[in-house]
Amino acid sequence: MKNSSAPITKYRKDYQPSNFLISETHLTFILNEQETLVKSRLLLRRNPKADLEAKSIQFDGENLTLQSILWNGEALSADEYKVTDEGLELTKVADEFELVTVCKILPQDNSSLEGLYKSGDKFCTQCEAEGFRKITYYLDRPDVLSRFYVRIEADKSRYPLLLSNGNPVASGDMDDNRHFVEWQDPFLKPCYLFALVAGDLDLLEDQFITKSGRTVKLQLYVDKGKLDQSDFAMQSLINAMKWDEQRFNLEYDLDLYMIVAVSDFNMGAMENKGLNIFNTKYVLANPQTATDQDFEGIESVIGHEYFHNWTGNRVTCRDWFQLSLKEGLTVFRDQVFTEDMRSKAVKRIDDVKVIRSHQFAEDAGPLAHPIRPDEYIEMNNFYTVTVYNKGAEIIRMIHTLLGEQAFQRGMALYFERHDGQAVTCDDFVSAMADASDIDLSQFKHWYSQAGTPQVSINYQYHKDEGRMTLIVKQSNQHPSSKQPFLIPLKLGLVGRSGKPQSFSLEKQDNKVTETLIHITDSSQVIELYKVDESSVPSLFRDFSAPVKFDVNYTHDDLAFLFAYDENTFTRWDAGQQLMEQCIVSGNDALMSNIAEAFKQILNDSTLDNAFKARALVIPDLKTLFESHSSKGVDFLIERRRSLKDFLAKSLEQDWLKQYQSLHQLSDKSLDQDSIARRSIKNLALSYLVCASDEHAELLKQQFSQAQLMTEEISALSIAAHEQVRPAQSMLDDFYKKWHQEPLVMDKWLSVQSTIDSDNVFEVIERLKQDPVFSLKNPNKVRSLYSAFAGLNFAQFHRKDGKGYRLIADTVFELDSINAQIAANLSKQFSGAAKLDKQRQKQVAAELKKIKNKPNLSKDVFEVVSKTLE
Ligand code: LYS
Repeated sequence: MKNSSAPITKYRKDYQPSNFLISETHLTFILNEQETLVKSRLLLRRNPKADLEAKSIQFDGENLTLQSILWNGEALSADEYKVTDEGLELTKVADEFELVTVCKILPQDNSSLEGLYKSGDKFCTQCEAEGFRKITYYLDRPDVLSRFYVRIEADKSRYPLLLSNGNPVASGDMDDNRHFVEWQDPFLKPCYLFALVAGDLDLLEDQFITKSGRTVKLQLYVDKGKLDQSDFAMQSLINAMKWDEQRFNLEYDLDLYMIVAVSDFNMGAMENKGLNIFNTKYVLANPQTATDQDFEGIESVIGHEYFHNWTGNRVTCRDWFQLSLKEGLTVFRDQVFTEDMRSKAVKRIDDVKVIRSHQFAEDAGPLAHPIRPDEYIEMNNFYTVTVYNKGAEIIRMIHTLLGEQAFQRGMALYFERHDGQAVTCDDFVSAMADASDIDLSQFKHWYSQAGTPQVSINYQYHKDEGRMTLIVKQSNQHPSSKQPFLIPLKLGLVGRSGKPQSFSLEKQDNKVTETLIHITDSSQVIELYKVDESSVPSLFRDFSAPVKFDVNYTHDDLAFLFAYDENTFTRWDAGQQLMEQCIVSGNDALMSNIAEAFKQILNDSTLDNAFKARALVIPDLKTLFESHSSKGVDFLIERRRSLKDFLAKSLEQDWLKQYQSLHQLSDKSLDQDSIARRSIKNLALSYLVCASDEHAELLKQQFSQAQLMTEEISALSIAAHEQVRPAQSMLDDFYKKWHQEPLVMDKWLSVQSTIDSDNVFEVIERLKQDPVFSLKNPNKVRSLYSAFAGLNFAQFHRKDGKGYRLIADTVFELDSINAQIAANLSKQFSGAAKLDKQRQKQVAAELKKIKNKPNLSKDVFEVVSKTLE
């Protein structure tokens, strides 16, 4: 980064359409080991909807060396263009003209993993959000849609495969053992969806016949030798294509769909038109190398990128402030895909956990932003859990308010109006409102206001009238949140017998067992009639809104809901609240009640094992700290530990019984039942080993006999985290067995960096030197450092500040290698304001050191300076 001037902030309110558009984009890539030449021929024209008098154009460009430039085939004089750090300014324009440039770039030195770079022996690209400008001079903004023609030339032996978007239209041999392939993409697209891959890869091929009978060729490219880890990803793609036709009536539009897996990748994956590029983590898997959770992750990310073809590619964003238009919507779609493929109830719990542990924290800290941000310095910093996951919750609320049918009508209207366009979040909401009779004007505050609404509910029963009153109040601490939100509140009642209790909303009405209330005011009263005594309200069923809620429940109410609520989410949540109260109140008597409830659930053979495996988990420290930071880090760690010990010891026999009855290493099936069985069984194992070292023998056995990664890594991580004697030799054995599988080594790294032990710092230092580790590889950084800061709560927040120093030093070192990953890691400090004074001071000192780094990237600058404010 050239840091001559302070980084510039961009504002949503400043949006202006581009004065020029690019009708055609012709690119020729001459790929070489030393340098790559990018020849670009752009056909430009004035935008009839913008300033028709514009006298210049600003093309974006970064780290490019301009070799030549021609305007309608002629040379330009020195005063007709200017090359700057940010791009190329052209002061000679016409209504229509052609611009040809040749730029030199150095992909082999590009460690930012943005633009064109090398991962292993192959060339690949990542352009979203603003990476295309590292390839050539361009109008690098999502509202400039162009037709792309691409020619790639490279050495034939090293790069037999030359891929880009759309369809291959020509190929042939050249001199010096070189060859070329030409590609054309029939769809207009913004440059962030451009992709190129060149390399020597293995191919898995299949096909999909669309509902209108077209055959689509499916190609999955992986590193040589990895075909035995590719089947699941292919099957997931086929399932996603089928599902999108069935549920959303959306069909694929090209004849070819390619996915390439690369090991150096900043995020999960990228939806480039017809040529997705994926992090290997979300492609490669077989039962020996990948866990049940990995498989689910792959299915969901493959789905996510595929679903982008409509929600993102066919209809894209007008500007990057609208990112949630495509990401929130597509996360919603991938969540629902997983719900339909697996268990709806359990998926919902897993998604809520992400919101509560990560998104609520982001919304409460210095990096809080609305799902449609108003400003940014570096767009890559806004690929956040707010834009993605809270964004998906906003779409889900629309779905809840409209119902499936009207929601699907809204989707159809959205495509009818906007196919082929770059649009805004408002356009989406309008389509939804117009396709239904729901007024969404107040609902739109969810797009412009940040912070988590706090909803407090007071319920009272009026015995003589059989009436229940709920007084609902909403508030929001964030300064941008001045207006009350429209909050859908899904509720039901659990009757005395534990069965659903019906009620009516007006005195005369028919009775219902569940209803959806629209909360619109800061204070609102809800009356329920014909209610039996001792019914307990079950509120925010399915987590019907991304809010924090507190209800005047007694401990008995919570225990009752935990035992009987028919809604899986609220049932699970009641257990979580009970444990939370036990931890923060310091009330030890509650521990026995929880143990009692655990015992019942554990031994209830009618209950789904997947639910059990979630219900019997104590809330994690991040989630606890998010809501109860005033209790202090040390108190929460201590209390959580004693609750775990108590539950482990007092139920030791039950855990053992559970473990023994479900432990079947011969079951290698990946179906839902088997996955669920493994998850509750391994949870039982972790409690068992926590109860007593005696059970370490079970661990060792499971570890050495395991044929599935889920079984192997569960045993290993329990051994490491409970710090039982055989842990070290198990870690060594695991390394010997798997050191040639990078994705498995990621697990090995994070198991060790998350051990709550004083010597974790020496361990991390040693792992950093291990040949399997590299600071240049984002997966490795995440496994070692993000896992430490994000999951090793006790050591990261050590009183002596060692944890903060480790992460700050790493951010410092990473900044010049990969600013995006460094910025991401620096977000681990964003909860600092909630810490005690001493810790706050330590964090501030570390952040200042980072801020003073010469040539600090704007990515890290933005995060660190906001955190220090
Ligand atoms: N659009 C990608 C996705 O599917 C992520 C791109 C991230 C760019 N910094 O989530």
